[in-house]
Amino acid sequence: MTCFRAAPEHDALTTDQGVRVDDTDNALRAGTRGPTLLEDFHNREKITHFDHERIPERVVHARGAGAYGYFEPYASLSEYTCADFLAEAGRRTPVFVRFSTVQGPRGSADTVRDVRGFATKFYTREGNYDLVGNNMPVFFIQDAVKFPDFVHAVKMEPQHEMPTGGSAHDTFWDFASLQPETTHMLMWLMSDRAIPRSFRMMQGFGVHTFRFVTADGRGTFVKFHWKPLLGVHSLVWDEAQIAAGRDPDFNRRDLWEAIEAGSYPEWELGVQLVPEEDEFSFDFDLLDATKIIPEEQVPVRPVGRLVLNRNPQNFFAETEQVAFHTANVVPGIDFTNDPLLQGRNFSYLDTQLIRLGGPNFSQIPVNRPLADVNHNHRDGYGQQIIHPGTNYFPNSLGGGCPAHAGAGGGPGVFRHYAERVEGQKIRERSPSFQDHYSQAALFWNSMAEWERRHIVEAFRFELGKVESGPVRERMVGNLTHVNGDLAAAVADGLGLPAPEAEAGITAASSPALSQENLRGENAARTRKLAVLVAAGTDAGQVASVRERLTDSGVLVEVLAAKDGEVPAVGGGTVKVDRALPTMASVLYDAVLVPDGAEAVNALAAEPAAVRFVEEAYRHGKPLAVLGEATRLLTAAKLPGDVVLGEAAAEYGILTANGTAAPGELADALVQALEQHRFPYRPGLLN
Ligand code: HDD
Repeated sequence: MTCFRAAPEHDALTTDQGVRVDDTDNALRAGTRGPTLLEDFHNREKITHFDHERIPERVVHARGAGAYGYFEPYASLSEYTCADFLAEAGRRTPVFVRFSTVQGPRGSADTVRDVRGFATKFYTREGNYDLVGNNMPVFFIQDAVKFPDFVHAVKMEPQHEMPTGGSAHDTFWDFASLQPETTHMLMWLMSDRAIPRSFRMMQGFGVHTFRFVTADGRGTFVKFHWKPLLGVHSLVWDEAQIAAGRDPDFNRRDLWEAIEAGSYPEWELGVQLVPEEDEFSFDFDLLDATKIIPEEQVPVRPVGRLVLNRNPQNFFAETEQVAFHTANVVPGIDFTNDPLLQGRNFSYLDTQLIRLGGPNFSQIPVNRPLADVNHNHRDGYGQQIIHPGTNYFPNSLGGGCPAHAGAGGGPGVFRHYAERVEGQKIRERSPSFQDHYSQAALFWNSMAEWERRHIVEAFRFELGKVESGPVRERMVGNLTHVNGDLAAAVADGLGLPAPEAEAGITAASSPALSQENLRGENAARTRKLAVLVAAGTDAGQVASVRERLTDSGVLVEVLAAKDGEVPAVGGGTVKVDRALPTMASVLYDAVLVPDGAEAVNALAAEPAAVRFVEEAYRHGKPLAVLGEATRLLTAAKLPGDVVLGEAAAEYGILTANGTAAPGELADALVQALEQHRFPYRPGLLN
């Protein structure tokens, strides 16, 4: 993709007008100790520009990170859609993807409990197509007219602007408890999906039912899914809270570093296709964005892959100025009457006008289509294009250009799907939108035991932050319609009496919803291992484990009390990658402590090292301790019967005495990393 980039032919400083400037450190003044002169145009221009550097942040999804890449289909989908970018196996379409949190402002922490945005701009040959989705397949509300209410409720409270990033406060739960259609989404929000380990390890969903349209005008309902190759993995809540302080840029940094390292994140695009004649064959409404189509009911058909392989060069110019819009569709993709989608189709264009300062934002490089643009839109703030000739239609003086596309038929022209509509004007929702609990229950039923535990803890945490007793009670009351055990466990945590539960909403479950079944392939790739060392460490072990793990794509970093090198037992040194005080166990996926009596003694006497090991244990991460290093587990006061017992390996504690081959241990560690966490380990912090 070509776009304008600042690349001057000389390195001299200039003004906006290109005049070379001799000094930008001293303003022009009357005498060295005198007043600054107004005539200093460089000083005035520099400060004025600085004063205007900020633009309004996005009203939601303000904090984000983006990257470029490409999408390529596995096979032609022309049986269902005439979309050019889906027409041919292997045809690469450039993309820009922006991931985001929803609630917090631009400077908020990455690892808060929140929905994550997953917005993709496809620069197709037939114009830009934006798939503006989230990492959860449903939404809080059914009708866009409720969006301002929902956002006002979840955002920081107006009197004091708290909390920053997150939903654990009164106004959100007041709204949610009064609006039962939020219930299904609340289950997702309280689940581990709301604290992803990495943007690279989360699913994406188009959420709405869209429509594929063929060249001859035939429609098929479609739901879009992004599936990460690395699997779907999350942090645990305690870890997420610590990470928010240790590295507020946790997810952003992870994406950036993976791409810089050439470990390009990859997702598979999948579609659920529903023939038009099956529109009413579900026990929910396809137009209701608070519902999924369970994958067991309509399988997800893989159609192509997305690879992100290039970081932006300038965050503001690209990631901040990128403007997505649900109504940016291309021939072959159309809308349905989902009332949430219909409202979004108004909101996104409107918001860019204020955010990007006028109607010409599609001329900003990151938003510019690769397809030719040819119309009679003129003027406006920030116009970048010098349009010659006529500016109206029809015209004869301009040769009739631009002319209606495809007047005589032909491909590549957007034609709205000829859906038949009739109805009375009415402010009412269809009765088919009224069941708010069955799919919330389906989600709960589909969770593994540890996932349910996390959901209960999350409800307890969030509602525990709510001051209003009636709001807490009302919310627990709503949960009785989902599951009695859930409602009782949450009530118990809040010190409320066990509520009376509604019997058997549904016993249905969907295994595809549990992260237990979404581990990915070779999921140890790009995971981070911390190797804790001190003087007297076993350098041979460090080297062989590093080699073996690096071969499996694991990123190995050696940590010691200070930067530099540590002397190894029997001579030589081990190079230190990071000083312990600058890092924390929450920034790694697993910990390894090599053998060496002297080193282990030093680490056991180092509070940061002991805490490192303890925290990794409490967050369920794989721990590998070689030989004498088991003493560090004792120093960290970890339960001896678990960490040193016969079943230790089942809990992800890998021990080996000095003679065991480090290679075997490395292999076991890779397998443990592929499991991600050991959620049944005793003594975990959730
Ligand atoms: Fe939205 C941004 C996703 C409902 C109005 N939304 C925004 C972004 C994502 C989503 C990923 C960030 C795009 C970026 O990175 O720039 N929004 C969703 C999903 C929804 C949804 C998946 C439901 C299925 N949104 C929704 C509704 C409305 C909006 C119902 C309004 C009626 N959304 C906006 C917005 C934003 C936005 C105000 C803020 C900044 C922007 O658009 O560019 O227009």
